[in-house]
Amino acid sequence: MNEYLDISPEVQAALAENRPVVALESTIISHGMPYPQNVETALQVEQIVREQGAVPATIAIIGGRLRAGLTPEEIDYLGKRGRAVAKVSRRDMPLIVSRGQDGATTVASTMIIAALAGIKVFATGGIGGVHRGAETTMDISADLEELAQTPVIVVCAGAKSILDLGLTLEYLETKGVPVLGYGTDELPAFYTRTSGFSVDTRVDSPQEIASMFAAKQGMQLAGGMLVTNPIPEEFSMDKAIIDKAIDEALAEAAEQGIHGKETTPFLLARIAEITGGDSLGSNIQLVFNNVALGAQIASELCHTSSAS
Ligand code: PSU
Ligand code: MN
Repeated sequence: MNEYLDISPEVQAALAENRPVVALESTIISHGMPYPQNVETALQVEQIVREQGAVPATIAIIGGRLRAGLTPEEIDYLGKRGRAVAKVSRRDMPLIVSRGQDGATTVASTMIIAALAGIKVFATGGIGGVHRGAETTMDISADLEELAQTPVIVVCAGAKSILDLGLTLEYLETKGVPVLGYGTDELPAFYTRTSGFSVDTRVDSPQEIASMFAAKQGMQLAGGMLVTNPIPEEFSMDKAIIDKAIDEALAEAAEQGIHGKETTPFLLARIAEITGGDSLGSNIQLVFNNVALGAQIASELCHTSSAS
């Protein structure tokens, strides 16, 4: 095992016995939602993964150690400290680890740690992408490069329109990342089920996703796959309301000169405030929906995994 990594005994046993494991990220806990909903959600997410017959592995950096599988106390700690915990993407890992600090892992760094631990499926809410205006700011999330190089299936609810969805899809195409729509031909836009942009292909079962990933790995094609899972109809938001909140949040971010790694957490928090918490409720529900699918894909992969 990697000398910087600690895998919880429960996750270790599941991996050793070829039982399904689902990785979960911690930036969504510390930076993506307010306390206490963040902790409640993270604990419920673990419960849902278990109900689906898989083992949850929430990933973070604690005291400079890469961790796969946290205790409820550790999840509470990350949620309570919130934005005081460093948001750690690929480039931040060396300094946080060498200084023995704590870090909340993004999609990119969660993928890295999952891959080190031998976990192939990771479920979350939304990924980072190409930001609107990236043609001048060059603000492109490291999540996209990670999908290009690290072999983990990422289940999300598409991307928020704080991003430029068209450019995000172009980037993923250039980098050779398959973008699958679960039960849909259209890229879901996180709070809403449609975006007007097409995914590469529609898939209708966890089994199909598992066999595509096995084929990808069997051909030694580097990188992961993105599974986009639309928010359940009953929790989806009115497009006009969410678009207005996003535009307002983007304008405030520009006014206040928010940039770099602060951009995404700032926008998420403002959108939740502007919609009076409605967007937070939807956000929580789509995460639940994604982790259940993640557990089903992980289970399928346990039957398909002879190619690795
Ligand atoms: N999008 C969301 N919720 C989140 C994030 C993105 O809807 O919590 C977080 C994820 O951890 C993602 C990160 O990896 O923000 C992307 O940040 P950046 O754009 O700085 O790469
Ligand atoms: Mn960025």
